[in-house]
Amino acid sequence: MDIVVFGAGSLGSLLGGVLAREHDVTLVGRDPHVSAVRDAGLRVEGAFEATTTPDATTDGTDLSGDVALVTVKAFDTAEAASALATGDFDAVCSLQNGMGNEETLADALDCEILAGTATCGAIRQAPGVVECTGRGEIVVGAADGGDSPIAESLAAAFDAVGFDCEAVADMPRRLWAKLAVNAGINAVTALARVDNGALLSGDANDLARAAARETARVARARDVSLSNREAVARVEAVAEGTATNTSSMRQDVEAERRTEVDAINGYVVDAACEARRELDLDVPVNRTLTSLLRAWEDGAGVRES
Ligand code: NAD
Ligand code: KPL
Repeated sequence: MDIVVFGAGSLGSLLGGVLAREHDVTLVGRDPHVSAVRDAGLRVEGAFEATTTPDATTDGTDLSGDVALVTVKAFDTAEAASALATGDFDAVCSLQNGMGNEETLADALDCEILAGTATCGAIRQAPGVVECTGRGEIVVGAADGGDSPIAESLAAAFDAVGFDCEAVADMPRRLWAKLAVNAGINAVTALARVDNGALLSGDANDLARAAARETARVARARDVSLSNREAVARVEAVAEGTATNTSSMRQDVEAERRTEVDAINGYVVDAACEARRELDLDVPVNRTLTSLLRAWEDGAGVRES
């Protein structure tokens, strides 16, 4: 398969580096990482250990391929979509956390839009080097749900290089379930500066459960079948399975980088406001978490207006 990976950061470098074992891969990223990959290849450490030689470029325009994977942070999706719109792809697939990415891509692109969730752990350690901290699972499918032959081909392409990947027909529900996990875990661990496992007890557990329950209520208001019980169980299962991990939002806060709060807790707040016209839907925990993270971003000078 001919695959462009737009966003050669942690996740994109892991996926692109491993996919390059069997497929034609072009990474779109920034220097010094792109130059390092061109000079000496891309080294994957940890699980999937290998060095591969994907093409790498800092110019994401006028590219073509079977599929483009979007692995930029959610606040960079619009810029990625504009660049991808100058190219030619059968499908573009968001593998990002948070919601709204697929709509942003669909607004700019004419090809099929796929959505995906990835629970792999990836950290770019140095230019040209990415560490896989957890193999995880990848799920892909048509962003609006239903069967998609391109999603099936993409899942087979991931499987061929050793990822555990499934093509599914219920992607909208999967995205809301993942949103509940991220709404429950990311902001609380970032603000409290604790590992994911700290959410299994005490005040942090109450907050994470409440944020996940609120997310499930908003999902149901959008006719997505996600029970409070399932949302809470997913948060607790992920917190347990990744107990010693530093969540991506905590990593962002500790590195003084902008977070994805707008696409996670902020999305829950906005969706609740829309639904509220008909239903009595308030999401005070997500609202408070969003406000605190935005206040931190303002104070750190990393938030764009
Ligand atoms: P990251 O910041 O490490 O990577 C994003 C990369 O995209 C950066 O290197 C940035 O320079 C590059 N980029 C952005 N706009 C660009 C442009 N216009 N041209 C070229 N390069 C551009 O972030 P990440 O941790 O890899 O996360 C990416 C997405 O995947 C997020 O939504 C995250 O929540 C999700 N995710 C990450 C992991 C993980 O383990 N890292 C796991 C699951 C999901
Ligand atoms: O997706 C994650 C993240 O950190 O963004 C979880 C699943 C919470 C793992 O840390």
